[in-house]
Amino acid sequence: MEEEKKGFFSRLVAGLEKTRHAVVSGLDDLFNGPGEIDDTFYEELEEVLISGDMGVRTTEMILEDLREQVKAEHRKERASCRELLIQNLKERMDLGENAYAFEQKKSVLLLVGVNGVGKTTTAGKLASKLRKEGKSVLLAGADTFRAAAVEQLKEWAFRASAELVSSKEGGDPAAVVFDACNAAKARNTDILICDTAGRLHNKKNLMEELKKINRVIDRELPGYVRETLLVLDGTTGQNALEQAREFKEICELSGIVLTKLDGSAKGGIAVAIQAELQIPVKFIGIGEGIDDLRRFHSGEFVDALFAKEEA
Ligand SMILES: Nc1nc2c(ncn2[C@@H]2O[C@H](COP(=O)(O)OP(=O)(O)OP(=O)(O)O)[C@@H](O)[C@H]2O)c(=O)[nH]1
Ligand SMILES: [Mg+2]
Repeated sequence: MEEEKKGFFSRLVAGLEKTRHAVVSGLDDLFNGPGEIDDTFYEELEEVLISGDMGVRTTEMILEDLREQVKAEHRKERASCRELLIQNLKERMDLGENAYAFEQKKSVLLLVGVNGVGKTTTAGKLASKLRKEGKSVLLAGADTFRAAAVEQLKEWAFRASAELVSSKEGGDPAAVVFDACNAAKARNTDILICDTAGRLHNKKNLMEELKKINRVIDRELPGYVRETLLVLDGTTGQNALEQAREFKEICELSGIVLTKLDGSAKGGIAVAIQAELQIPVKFIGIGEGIDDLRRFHSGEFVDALFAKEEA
């Protein structure tokens, strides 16, 4: 277990290497640099944070807090700001108590996001995780747009030992969800996970389809806890923030899954999403394997972001 934890942490450290180079080495130069904590210091800090994809508004919020703390505690040393910043980021990204309450209840998870971000993979990983915890899991293949989509989900259902409800390519996604909801009711399923399409004929279609799916779930499974997770590719930077804004308009997003953090991820985006849109990052993907999904821990994430190179 310890071994596994260590392996995971070093992968996260490796995945965040790009951000660390862009942001943290810049920050360390700044914190170790000569001079007082003055306006130039804050301006440079702002630049480094924005360049690390933290977003303009998040950066402003972080700086405001920092200025206040520095003033209140009469800090003079630049170096002492490093700890303050780390603490600030951890608090800003902390999830609150009930982030994973849905796992212990009868719940419906809807995975949404643009194409290729990792929705189907995440559906499979989540199904496997919950199955291992003894839950009964039903996967719904509501991506009927792509020919290979059902096959892909079928394979994941098999690997995760979860059940599957799907239809042929070209079928009605909301009808698949309808069938899945009724199967879940009939079988007393603990958790229903719906995989959706990332692309339809156009964006408007996609959004309308999601609305329809939402209505079906509300109507068919009113007693289940609703969890809508937006899947975002951790390597896309500011564009992910834009995607989150768009999906937030039509779905009640309860969390984010940030995938591909094992690649050359832009870690700052996790901070920006949480701080600007108030949507917590709940899970992170750190590989293509079935066990490569973890709950998000702000402390661990920020530590990985700020890890020294020898870590
Ligand atoms: N390295 C890495 N690859 C991932 C991760 N999550 C998903 N992938 C890969 O990303 C690619 C796309 O994943 P899918 O799960 O098919 O993405 P999707 O959102 O379902 O895509 P569409 O169905 O086309 O909308 C696949 O090659 C996955 O193996 C991750 O955390 N790390
Ligand atoms: Mg898919």
